Amino acid sequence: MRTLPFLLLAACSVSDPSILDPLRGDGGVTPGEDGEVPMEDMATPDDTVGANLCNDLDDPLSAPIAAPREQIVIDTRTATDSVQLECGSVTTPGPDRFLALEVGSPQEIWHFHLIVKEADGPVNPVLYLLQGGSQDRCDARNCFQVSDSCVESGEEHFAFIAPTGGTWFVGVDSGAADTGALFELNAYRPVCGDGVRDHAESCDGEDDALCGGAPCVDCHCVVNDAFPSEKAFNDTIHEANLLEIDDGDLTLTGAIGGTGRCNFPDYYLLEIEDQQDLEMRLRTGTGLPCDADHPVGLQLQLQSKDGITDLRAPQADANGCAFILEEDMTAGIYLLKITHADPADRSSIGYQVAIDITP
Ligand SMILES: [Ca+2]
Ligand SMILES: [Ca+2]
Ligand SMILES: [Ca+2]
Ligand SMILES: [Ca+2]
Repeated sequence: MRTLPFLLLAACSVSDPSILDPLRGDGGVTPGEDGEVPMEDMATPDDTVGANLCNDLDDPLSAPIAAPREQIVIDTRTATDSVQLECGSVTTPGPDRFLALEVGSPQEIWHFHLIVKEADGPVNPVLYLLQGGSQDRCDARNCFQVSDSCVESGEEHFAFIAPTGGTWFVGVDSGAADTGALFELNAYRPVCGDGVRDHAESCDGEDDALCGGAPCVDCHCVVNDAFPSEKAFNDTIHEANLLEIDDGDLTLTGAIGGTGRCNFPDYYLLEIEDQQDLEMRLRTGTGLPCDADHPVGLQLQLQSKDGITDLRAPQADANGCAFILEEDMTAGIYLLKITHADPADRSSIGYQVAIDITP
C-alpha cells in the first residue's frame, strides 16, 4: 500500500485505533446562501436523477449507496475531468467519477474512506460530497464537504453527519491533471450504542482501554484534567474527543502532522452554557505561550457541532498566534478544529491549548 502501511491498515481496523481521518471543507457553501445562486437557478449539464451525472452517464457505477458498502472499485484512469470543484482552495483538475448517496433521514452518520490501489503517478486524491438539493442534481458548485489532507497516494476520508435526507453525490477526484487511479471506496455507517467499536468510531461502551484509560462518553473519548492528552484518532468530526472542563479551565495536549503525506486535523467537542465566555490560547508542545519567539504554526477554528458552520473567520494575534475569544455565547455543543496554519505544511507540530470558560 501507500504511505504508512501500518497506520493506514490501522485506520481500517475496528480493533485498532483508526487514524488519518478527515475533515470538513472550510469553504463549504450552501446554495441559496452567502450570495450563491439558488439551487433552482443553477445551470446543470443533465437533469437525470442517479449516479455519475457529473461525467460519464454510461459508467457502470450506477447503483446509489443507500447502505454501508465496502470495497467499491472506482477507476478514474479511464474517466474525464468533468468537475473543477468550487470548495475553498481545493482544486480538482484530475479525472473524476461519482456515486449517488441516498440519505434516509437527517442526522444519519456516514464515513467515507478512499484508498489508492494503483496509480500511474502521484494522484493526490480528493474525496468530496456534493449536495443534490431538491433537483437531485450533481453540480460542482454544490460542494458540501471535502477531504484533501493528503498528497501523492495518501488516503482521504471524512465523516458526514447529514443535515438533510435525500440524494447526495460522492466525488472521487484528483488534484493532479491527467492523473487517475484505481481506487477503493468504503462507505461506513458507525452505530453508537451497540457496544461495538465500528470503523470511524473512537469507542463504544464501557471499555476505557480504547481511550487510554479515559472515559468513553457517547462514543467519544474524554479529555480532562486527569487525561489531558488527545486520544487518537480524533481526525474526523465523529471521532472528536470530548473536552470535560471542570472548574472552568483545562489545558489539553496534542500533536498533528508528521505522518508524511497527510496532515489531518484534530477535533474536540466542548459544551458551553448560556452566556459563558470562552478563551483558547495556543502554547507550544512543552507549554510555552505562543509568541514571536515560540511560534506555533496552527489554526484554531470553532464550528457548530456538526462541523457545518464556522462561527467566525480564524483569529490570530500580531505574532501569528491563533486564539479563540468568544463572549456571551449561546448554550450548546461546539466543535474545535485544529489544523496547520499553512494547508501545505505536513510537519509534526505538538501543541497545548489553554482553555478558560467563565460565566
Ligand atoms: Ca476533476
Ligand atoms: Ca489529496
Ligand atoms: Ca458502535
Ligand atoms: Ca492529533
